Amino acid sequence: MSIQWYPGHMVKARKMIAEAIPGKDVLVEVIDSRMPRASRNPVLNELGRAKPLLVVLSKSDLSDPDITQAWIKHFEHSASWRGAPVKAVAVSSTQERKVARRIVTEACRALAPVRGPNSVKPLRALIMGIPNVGKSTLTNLLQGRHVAKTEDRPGVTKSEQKVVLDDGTVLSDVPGLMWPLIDDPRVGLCLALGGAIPDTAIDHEPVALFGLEIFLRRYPQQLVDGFKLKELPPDPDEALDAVGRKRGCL
Ligand SMILES: Nc1nc2c(ncn2[C@@H]2O[C@H](COP(=O)(O)OP(=O)(O)OP(=O)(O)O)[C@@H](O)[C@H]2O)c(=O)[nH]1
Ligand SMILES: [Mg+2]
Repeated sequence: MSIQWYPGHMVKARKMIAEAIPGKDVLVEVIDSRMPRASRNPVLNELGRAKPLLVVLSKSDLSDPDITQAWIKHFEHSASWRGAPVKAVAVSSTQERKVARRIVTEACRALAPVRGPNSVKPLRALIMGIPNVGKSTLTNLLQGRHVAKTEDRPGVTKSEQKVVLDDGTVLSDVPGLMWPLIDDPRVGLCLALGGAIPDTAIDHEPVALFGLEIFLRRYPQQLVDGFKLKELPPDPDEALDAVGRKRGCL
């Protein structure tokens, strides 16, 4: 399933992000820890390749902790082939605010040591990523107040929003950016399943079957518990029927 979802506001968002990058000390790319490969935008990688990068694996309360740790190692090793330094951390909105903030600010300071509290110049960070990965939620978590609008659908943030933390750090939350054509079918299915593409732009049945196949293979108990099924269905089609019946759709 290839997906073409590149509405007009994406063109604007790309321009906004390209203009914002030069004035920043650290780029914070938020990716969804349930789909780290699929949720990395190659366009952002290209636009930001000269800047120090902090990869934040968001929604870590929903992902497999061992796999998240393996991805953190993977990103930190990528520092050797990227021109600028890279760090990676996992964050969740269920974490205590001060813990999340310490994890993110320590990583930012290590990436831009000449900026921040020990300098007259504050650290400036751009929080970027594909839609609906949790950029505004991270902004709110770091600020400790609900300053940026969040919702469980892609395309909520429409313009750059600057937030100044009490240590002087300036965060910019920007709209989510997708790339023009998602031609890898598996990436498209992951993005649709993870909520980065709006429901109106996807064919629901293949996305549901793709998700059920993953859960049956890797997390069968979560599938049974999550949908309160009586038993484990033998294959994705049966599972879709069982879930549909359970939810009163069949
Ligand atoms: N469980 C869980 N949900 C999260 C987490 N972070 C964000 N969310 C949810 O994910 C949804 C999207 O969050 P946003 O912060 O609006 O995402 P965004 O990246 O700013 O989205 P756009 O502005 O549309 O690009 C919301 O329903 C959040 O509550 C997290 O760590 N754990
Ligand atoms: Mg947002």
